[in-house]
Amino acid sequence: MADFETVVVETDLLILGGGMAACGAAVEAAYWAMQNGLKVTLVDKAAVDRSGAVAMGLSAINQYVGLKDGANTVKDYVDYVRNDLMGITREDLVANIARHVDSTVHLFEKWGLPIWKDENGNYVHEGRWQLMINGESYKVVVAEAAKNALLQSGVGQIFERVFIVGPLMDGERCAGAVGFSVRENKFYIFKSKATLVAMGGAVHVFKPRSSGEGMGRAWYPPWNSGSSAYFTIKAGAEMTCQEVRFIPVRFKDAYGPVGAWFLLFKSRATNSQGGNYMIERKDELDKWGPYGRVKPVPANLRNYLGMLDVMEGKGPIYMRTEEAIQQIAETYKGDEKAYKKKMKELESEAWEDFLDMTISQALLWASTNVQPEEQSSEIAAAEPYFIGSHSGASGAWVSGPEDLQTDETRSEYFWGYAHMSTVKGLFCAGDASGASSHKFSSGSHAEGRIAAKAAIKFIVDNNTMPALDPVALEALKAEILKPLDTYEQHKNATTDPEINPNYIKPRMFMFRLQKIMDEYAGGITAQFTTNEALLKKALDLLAFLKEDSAKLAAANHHELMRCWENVHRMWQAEAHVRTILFREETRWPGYYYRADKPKIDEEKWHVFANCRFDPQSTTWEMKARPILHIFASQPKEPALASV
Ligand code: SFD
Ligand code: AMP
Repeated sequence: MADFETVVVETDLLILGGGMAACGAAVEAAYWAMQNGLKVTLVDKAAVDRSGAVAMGLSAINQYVGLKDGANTVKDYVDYVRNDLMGITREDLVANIARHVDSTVHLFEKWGLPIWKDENGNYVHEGRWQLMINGESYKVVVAEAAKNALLQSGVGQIFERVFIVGPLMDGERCAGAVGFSVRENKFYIFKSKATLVAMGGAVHVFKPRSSGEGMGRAWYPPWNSGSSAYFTIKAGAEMTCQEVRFIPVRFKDAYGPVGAWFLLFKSRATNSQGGNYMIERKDELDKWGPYGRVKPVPANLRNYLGMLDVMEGKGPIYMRTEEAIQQIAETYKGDEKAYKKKMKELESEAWEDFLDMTISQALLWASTNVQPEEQSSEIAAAEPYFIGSHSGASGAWVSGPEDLQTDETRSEYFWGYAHMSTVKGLFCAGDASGASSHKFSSGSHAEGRIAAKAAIKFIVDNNTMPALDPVALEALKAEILKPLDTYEQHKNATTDPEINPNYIKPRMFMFRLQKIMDEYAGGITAQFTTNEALLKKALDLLAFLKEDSAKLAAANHHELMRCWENVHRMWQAEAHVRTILFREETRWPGYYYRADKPKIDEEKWHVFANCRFDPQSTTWEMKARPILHIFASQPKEPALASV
């Protein structure tokens, strides 16, 4: 077996991931751990300063409710999220995040994040819920606070460049995690009393638009590879909304976000004939139950109207940047100097939007001589992603907070500790927790704080270290390192290490997965369309892929990580296919279309579609859970300590 030293780390709370949710968790956990004499350990596969979705920075904070100035209520936010997700949302979870998120944003500002202000000192809004920031160092600022909280208090330790593979269990209770260093020959066993999963969503499960030399360019970060979903599924946690993939419309090929253009610059998108699909196809919205006529139009329906144009041969679709900039500058036309100044300002804002968060889009503009004030840019629907924090919803099914439950919701949505999955001691936040969409960077951080506080309470109530079986741990170590052994054993059978009858390299394995998902589960090639027969075929092919995963081979640490990333993606794929199959309707056209069930069915499918993999019997169970409402009165004020 590959010669790896086993390192055992014992801790009270184990935080997995170092992104927005994990950094929020670290700040809050440090406070409560200090009060209770507990230890906290954070593990990230990368370096916390620049890991996760916010690695390149962001240009906006997409969730700010503005409770203090009375701009909005928590219920307003919940209504917005429910409508955007076509009625499928856990109101208690969304409300819990919404009532805490402003304090997180205020912390960001206190830690040094520049938020745009107007001449009166008020935040500059991109849209109703979104604030503009100078965010190229957003992640560094948030990471610094997390590191300070853990390390300066003495309660915490941080492991960077350690890849977490999967859960450790003591019966029904989560007992920690296992992983390996991506740089040294070290195999890690983390034993914990509670574990908080915050390892992001999943990218590259579907074949991406970017291929060949562009491979790896995606909207969401390619290094978020489904580890959260794999971890919770393998621990036996109930999962929710696994059918709700997110397909963002983005500037084509470099994936620059569109929010600032639609909301701040008030831009239109038009087809090659100059038609505006949002106006020309308005009647289509009536077909989608009560959700077609809500404001704003749900993200998937906005996508869908544009897709109908493309399918009818009216593409490309253009973001009319030149028109939007001209229209804003127009009001300054009488004063030549003021007009010129405004144009310069708008031009630099346009570039900064991308330089803050999707630098490659600015590079693509520069290399193709695009001047946004003079010409439009093409936009297109991206490949599907799995992400519980943006306009998707997939993740673990977690308990809501006690104080927001009604007599009706309590038995369905509450089981002791806020944001704990159905597995004892296993908490989730950010992309890892489902049915609470539109939390974005700020809400993920707030949810991390909420979950960490609850996890510490769980530890105080259950203050025993779970037991682990040493024989099972040795077997797990052998299984995890096996790709290195497979490579060593067979590498001389051929002259090209990429091609070998005895093994498969992770890159080729990923291509197989992506082909299955693209063609059978409604990827780009299939125009996001699928049906029962295609989905069943996808499951057959995924079963073969799972068999082949035993033959994965890794030439080095990096490839070992790539092997396990792709195993993680494969499990996310399976949960997705099973759940689209289960939900016999089309609810989110623009995300996916089930051609054999082409309509929304409010009567039967106004429910959560949940699934659970039973690690003992290795079978999947699908179940519908009811959608219940919580708003009899306004939720109370925040209860977190680190505000
Ligand atoms: O414009 C392991 N997001 C936006 N949010 C905003 O608030 N404003 C925006 O402007 C946003 N936009 C945007 C966004 C994302 C991206 C990529 C772009 C633009 C280009 C969304 C937010 O970024 C997102 O909602 C949050 O970051 C989600 O937080 P979290 O914590 O759930 O995920 P993460 O931050 O990606 O962190 C994941 C961490 O896990 C680590 N990890 N560690 C150990 N072992 C493993 N096996 C691991 N697998 C992963 C990662 O390294 C990372 O630390 S806009 O488009 O809307
Ligand atoms: P995006 O850049 O698409 O991720 O969007 C950033 C934010 O703006 C998110 O909160 C989106 O939901 C919101 N958004 C983007 N486009 C629109 C639109 N056309 N109408 C309403 N909200 C939008």
